[in-house]
Amino acid sequence: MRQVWPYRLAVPGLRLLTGGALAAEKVAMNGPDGVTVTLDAARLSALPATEAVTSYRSSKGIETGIYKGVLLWDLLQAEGFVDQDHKSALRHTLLATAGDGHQVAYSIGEIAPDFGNRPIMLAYEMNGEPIADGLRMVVPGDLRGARHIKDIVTLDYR
Ligand SMILES: Nc1nc2c(c(=O)[nH]1)N[C@H]1C(S)=C(S)[C@@H](COP(=O)(O)O)O[C@H]1N2
Ligand SMILES: [Mo]
Repeated sequence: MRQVWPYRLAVPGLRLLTGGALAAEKVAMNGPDGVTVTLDAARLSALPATEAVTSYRSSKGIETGIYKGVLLWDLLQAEGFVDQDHKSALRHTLLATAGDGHQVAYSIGEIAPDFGNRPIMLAYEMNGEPIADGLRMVVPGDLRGARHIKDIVTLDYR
């Protein structure tokens, strides 16, 4: 499923500032061997879109959202970051860092289809609207919200 128009509205990192100006903001994904990939519209639109509904507990109560984005697994595969040998692949993690310093590590073992198979996704749209404060991780099945890290600035594959 590919919906071009909502995706284009949700160009990652385009943030609506007060006053209506658009500021370009992108996520830097640092891979093995010093490779850095800038996640922009062109890169994410080349990947299949996926949707998920999540409900998690936060200090404000239960938060439910319908998200659209790309599976972390698909993204890492597309960039060629994940080792083909599963035993060496399983050593790795992806560390997400947000603008406010919140950090969360996800492991290759939890997202790999042959292992944990968790459909963790990098989302650019929530409830049919572009996410105003940048890209966010969505972790279907988590009971609490902390791993739904918002306003991601960097992703470090380690
Ligand atoms: N960047 C960033 N993302 C974050 C947090 C944070 O402090 N900074 N808190 C997390 C926690 S603990 C929760 S419960 C949810 C709350 O998000 P919401 O109330 O907007 O649904 O955001 C998560 N994502
Ligand atoms: Mo939380």
